[in-house]
Amino acid sequence: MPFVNQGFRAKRPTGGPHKLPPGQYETQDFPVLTAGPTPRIALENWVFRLEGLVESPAKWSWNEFNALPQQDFNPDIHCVTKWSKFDTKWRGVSLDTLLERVQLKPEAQFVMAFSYGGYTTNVPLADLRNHQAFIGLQYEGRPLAPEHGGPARLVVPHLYFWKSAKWVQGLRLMAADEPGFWEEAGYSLYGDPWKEQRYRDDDGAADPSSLRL
Ligand SMILES: Nc1nc2c(c(=O)[nH]1)N[C@H]1C(S)=C(S)[C@@H](COP(=O)(O)O)O[C@H]1N2
Ligand SMILES: [Mo]
Repeated sequence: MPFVNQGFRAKRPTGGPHKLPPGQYETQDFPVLTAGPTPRIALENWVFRLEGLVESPAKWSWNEFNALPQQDFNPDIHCVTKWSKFDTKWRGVSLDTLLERVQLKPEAQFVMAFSYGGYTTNVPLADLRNHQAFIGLQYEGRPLAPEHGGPARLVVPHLYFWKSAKWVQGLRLMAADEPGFWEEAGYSLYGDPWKEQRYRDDDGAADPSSLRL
């Protein structure tokens, strides 16, 4: 049996090994990165909203949200501070499940995720569709810890992890792209780890997501 390293042991859904985006290193830890204090949200007060360019806004209480169909997700995640973590184990609600329960206005193209505590981050609507994103409720079989965004966080694993808003409160559908918290501070509008789009300067004129501002 030839030497098989960690990266080749677990097969990806595509059948290939785990891959590191450029400039990243693998960590086994789950570092906590938060700007500001960890908000504590009592479940009886928790609400998730879809608002903005929808025919009628939707909201779910904690119990209603947990009654939605849930799935397991095992993505690799990539933080802009250069750590990547392979094969993370989540359970949550697909964004497809949420988006199919509202009627979007045709001009809805972008999303601003907003969180309890005031954090925001922008994502193109197309990046939340087709099994690409979910609201994580459990991590490694347990309710998501507050420091990692519990009770519920957005997870968009194909973009740098700052797009995965912790303590998510809702999504606002928008016609044009707008910068969120870190994007306002100079981070990339889109944040593709495979193109190493860390800062706004990395977005490049060829990236359509940078042309709308
Ligand atoms: N609400 C909120 N969400 C957030 C952040 C934050 O400061 N506040 N930090 C982002 C950043 S920069 C990263 S790398 C990840 C970190 O998630 P973790 O602490 O669970 O590793 O959360 C993202 N989501
Ligand atoms: Mo980050």
